[in-house]
Amino acid sequence: MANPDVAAACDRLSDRFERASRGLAGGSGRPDGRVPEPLHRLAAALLRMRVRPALEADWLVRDPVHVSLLGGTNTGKSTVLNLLLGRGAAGMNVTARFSQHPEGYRFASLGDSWIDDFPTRFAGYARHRDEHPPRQSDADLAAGRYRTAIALLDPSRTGAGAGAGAPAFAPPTATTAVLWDVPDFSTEEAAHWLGAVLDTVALADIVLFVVTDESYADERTCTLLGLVSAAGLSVHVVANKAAGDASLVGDIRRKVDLHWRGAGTGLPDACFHALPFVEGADPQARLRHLLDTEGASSLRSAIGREVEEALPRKRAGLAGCVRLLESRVEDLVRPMTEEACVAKAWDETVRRVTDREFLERYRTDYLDGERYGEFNQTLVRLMERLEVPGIGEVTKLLGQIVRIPVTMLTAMIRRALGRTKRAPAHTPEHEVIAARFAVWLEALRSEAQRAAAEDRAWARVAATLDSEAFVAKLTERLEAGYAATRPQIEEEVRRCARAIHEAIEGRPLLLNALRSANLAVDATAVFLVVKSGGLNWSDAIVGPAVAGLRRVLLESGLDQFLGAQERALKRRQGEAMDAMIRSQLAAPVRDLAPAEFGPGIEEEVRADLRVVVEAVAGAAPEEAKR
Ligand SMILES: Nc1nc2c(ncn2[C@@H]2O[C@H](COP(=O)(O)OP(=O)(O)O)[C@@H](O)[C@H]2O)c(=O)[nH]1
Ligand SMILES: [Mg+2]
Repeated sequence: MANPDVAAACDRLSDRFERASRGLAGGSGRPDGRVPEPLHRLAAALLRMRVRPALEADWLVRDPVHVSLLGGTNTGKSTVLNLLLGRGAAGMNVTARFSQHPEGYRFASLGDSWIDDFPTRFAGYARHRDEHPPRQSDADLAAGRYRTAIALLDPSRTGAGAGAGAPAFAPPTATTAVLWDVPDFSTEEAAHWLGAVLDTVALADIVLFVVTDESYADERTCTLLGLVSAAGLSVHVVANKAAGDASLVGDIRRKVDLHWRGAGTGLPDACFHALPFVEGADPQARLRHLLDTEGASSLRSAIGREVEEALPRKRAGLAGCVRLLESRVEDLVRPMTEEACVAKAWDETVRRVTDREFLERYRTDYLDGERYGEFNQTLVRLMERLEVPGIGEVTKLLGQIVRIPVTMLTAMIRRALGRTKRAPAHTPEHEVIAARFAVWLEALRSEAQRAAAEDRAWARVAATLDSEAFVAKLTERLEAGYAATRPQIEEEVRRCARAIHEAIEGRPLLLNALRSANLAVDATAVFLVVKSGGLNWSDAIVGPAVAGLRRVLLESGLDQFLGAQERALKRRQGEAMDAMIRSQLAAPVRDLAPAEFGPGIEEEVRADLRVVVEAVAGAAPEEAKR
């Protein structure tokens, strides 16, 4: 059993590297247009596929040697794998992207405990035994529905089924290794399965990097070769369809050395192989001819020897992979600290802009402005309780407030954003909210754009804020949030009317005064309310209807009490609006830069890495010290 603390540190690291690769600083390509180096994804894969299993005490005896074929499309990966198997078990096809999933060839006698017992290996992948995973359609891939899968196939199987029945042309190079046929990394579609490619590379003790004249100078090939050669695995480069062309072979060799980042000055001679271009009517015939060449037999014996040295090979691979993590720790941590900084700064910006441009201005422009309506509504409710003649018509309209179609707010926002000139029916509050929304959004956009101009980690935040879809989502959320607060405010209005009524009830003189005062609401007041669509309850509209009531109350010395009630109503309304705006608008905007990584992320990653390095050094003392 692995030490649980070390295992947890290892899992945390791989999870964080994986998330960093998708994060703000990692996911968006490089500003210079160059192919990004998949450092974080490979690091995460190495931790899952190699380091984590190696923390188990009997890893070395349980895990066979893994040989993975890596190369661009059509370079001859499957052909080279078949050379090692001595038979055409793996499908060889001129069709690009023939293979979409890693397929492991191993003799059944080897058993599968190396995958069954190490749950972090190919976790979440569908597993197929003795059959190929189903190919996925281009439409499926384009829709982002690549499903991870692997196959485990027995090259010696006869009869029906995948890989079965291929005639043996030569004995297998190694019966104690798993040979992995890996999909390409060079096509557009390969972006979907790059994670699977990296997982299979991370699992490998020996990587055969297959290149041809068409692929060896390709930027993706060079970038990946640089990274894989630095990962401490035993890398062999196979220049396929090239032997015989001395200048081509020489040029490939130079290119490889140029990008080689492993130990020493370049790729060791013993790890460079050139295979000739062979003739043959079909792939099986070409494979057979290729097997007869000198290049093939020297490649077969080189890999055979490597597999024989399984234990030192695996220890060296483990130590090398830990060295890669250590030596690149700054690059690994950088996007996380960048992201943590962006998240913190963005959180502050969203808070500040929301407070200043939305919440404070909602108070000054609506709650404390002349168009505030809810206190008049309260007085109308009070008049209703006092059974003031004529008030019935007005209170009927009050009911409409809660039934205002919420789309009216959206329509106002569209107008405030300049999408339409039409001013639909609306309340003064709608108008304020819509105007604040537009100003708030614009302020956030310019903050994000300014930051993005200096630091590309902000690019995604700025781009999302600009997108129509995101603004539509915000509008929808605002509308829903607003609709949900209306009954709440309505309830506050009723509560306030009740409180004032209770204060009056205890004073018979005041009640008499109210009854003898002619408070009857005349038709003009109702007309005004109706004319405003029943939506505008500001002083200008409802003021005359409640003026008499207000005067009597003030004259009876209730002005302070009334003022306190109004302030309390406004305070509660303001609080409800604050909570709604924060959760419906500020939160989704803040989450554009999610707080995935806290400010202490660098220390945490370094500490976890130290724990893992020490554990690995304990398991493989000689190699780790190198
Ligand atoms: N003529 C010729 N064809 C080859 C040679 N090596 C591979 N091929 C062909 O190239 C095609 C693609 O090979 P394959 O191994 O499937 O490439 P992969 O996509 O990298 O797995 C097949 O039709 C192979 O037979 C060679 O040396 N000579
Ligand atoms: Mg293939």
